[in-house]
Amino acid sequence: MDLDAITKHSALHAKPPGLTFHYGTAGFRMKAELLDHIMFRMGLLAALRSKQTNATIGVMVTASHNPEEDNGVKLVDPLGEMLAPTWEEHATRLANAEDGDVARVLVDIMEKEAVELPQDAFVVIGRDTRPSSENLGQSVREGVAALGGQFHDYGLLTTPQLHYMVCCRNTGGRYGKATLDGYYHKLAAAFLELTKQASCSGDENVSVKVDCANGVGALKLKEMEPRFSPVLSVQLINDGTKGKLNHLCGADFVKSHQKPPQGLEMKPNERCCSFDGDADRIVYYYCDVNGAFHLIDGDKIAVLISSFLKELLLEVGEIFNIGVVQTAYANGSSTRYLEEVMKVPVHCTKTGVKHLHHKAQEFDIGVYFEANGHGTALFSKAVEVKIKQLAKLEDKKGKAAKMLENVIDLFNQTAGDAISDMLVIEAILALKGLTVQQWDALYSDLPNRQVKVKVADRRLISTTDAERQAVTPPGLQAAINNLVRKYRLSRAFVRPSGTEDVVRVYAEADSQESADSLAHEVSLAVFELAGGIGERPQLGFGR
Ligand code: 16G
Ligand code: MG
Repeated sequence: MDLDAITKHSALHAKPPGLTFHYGTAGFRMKAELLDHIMFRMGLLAALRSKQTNATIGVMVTASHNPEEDNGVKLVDPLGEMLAPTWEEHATRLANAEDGDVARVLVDIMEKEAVELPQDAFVVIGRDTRPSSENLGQSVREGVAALGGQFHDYGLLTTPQLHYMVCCRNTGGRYGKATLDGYYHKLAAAFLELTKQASCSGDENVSVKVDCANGVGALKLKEMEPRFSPVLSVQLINDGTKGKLNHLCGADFVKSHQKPPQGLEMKPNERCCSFDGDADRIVYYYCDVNGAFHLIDGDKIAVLISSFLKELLLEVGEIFNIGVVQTAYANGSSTRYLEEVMKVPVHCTKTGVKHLHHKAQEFDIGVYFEANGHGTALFSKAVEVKIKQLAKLEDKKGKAAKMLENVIDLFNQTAGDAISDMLVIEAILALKGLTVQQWDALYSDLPNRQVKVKVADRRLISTTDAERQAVTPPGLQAAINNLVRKYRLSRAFVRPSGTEDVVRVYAEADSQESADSLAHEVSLAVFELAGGIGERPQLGFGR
């Protein structure tokens, strides 16, 4: 490696002084103008990872649901999965190296990871619609090329589409064709095949309004629409032609404000959904005849999907172990419904898709969803093979297996995918003849509240038991326990955010008033015991 050349090239992508960067829950994320050096260096790192694994690596330029002025980057591992944890550490080290030290840090990573420099490297790149994404993508390309790597830049893609491309390229086309046409074709074919089985009862005109957060999801859904429009019509709202990305719209806005996005007119009982800025999250909702807003979040999506899969499996007559993976944010009612009514085992992991994904891989069929709408279902190789065999039968069993085969194809198993999840949900609703209200009525969410608390150093808070218990600072968990005891059907936990400099507090209880009051009391305990800064938390603030 020409260390001098790397050093010279790094100087053209200088690190802004006095800042530290961290490869967080979903990569680096911050104001776009601070990211150029990170992009170049992630290009370098992706090339190294590709040389090491002898596989295609992905680089996605996006800051998801964050404001338009922000941007971010994450690397995608060979099977379309999130970057391995040891490489996250390398990413953090490389991002923080002084310009003159970049080459040295690269050499060190290569030694630690036994990377052979002469090995080929291939990196695929995707970006969202942020104005800053194009130039930042260029810096990634320069980074890859600086280590002699080859790349293919797909330009605008949703995050899950990039994961899909990486997986296709590394599995010899078995997962699908590594093109947008391949992606649309795979999903649309499975969707059309699956919905053929729906008994054409009444609801001829299946339609859904989709708030695309003014993001890349709008462009891709529009491109794909003609392929499924004979069965499903989508009306795109916040499609990026006017509004600002993620501003007063998108899945994150709808979930956290529990209200419809700007620009969406909802008729009573009309089915609507929202994507986030890079289309890897989805939530559904509707307004009832009294004008009350009903949110159907990731938990209820997981319930719909897992109950459908359980029914299909029963018809197929195969015993596969199926599990649902949630986080501490899952509404208590959803967990109880899954365990007690559906008799499905539920597991809780730390927040962040990679943790849920990892856990879900332990099952024959693992359904994972965060309450905020990130999620998908994973099927083991053994399940896929068995189902393919059974699908050849001409009887009832074979028919159910054929449907399951389509469901397996319809899920983007590389990552949660708003487009894929939407098609799965629409297919299930059509097949079961369910309205959005009937789906919503499966169980009632416990009232809940989330607030943020500012502290001097959020790392003072450490947690265990999938973030449900605080280990430090001393006394905090005991204080939470005492507060929780004051309310009915209550639960609360605190955790340092992985994406923002705040501590997050979650509380649920039998009424909204109780949930609000518990969240407030817990935030006071955090403020006092974990070094709160600024004004003391007040009831109704910090949401
Ligand atoms: C990131 C994660 C998301 C998680 C959120 C939590 C991915 C792709 N995204 O957006 O899963 O829910 O962070 O944010 O993993 P927080 O740590 O600030 O609460
Ligand atoms: Mg996202």
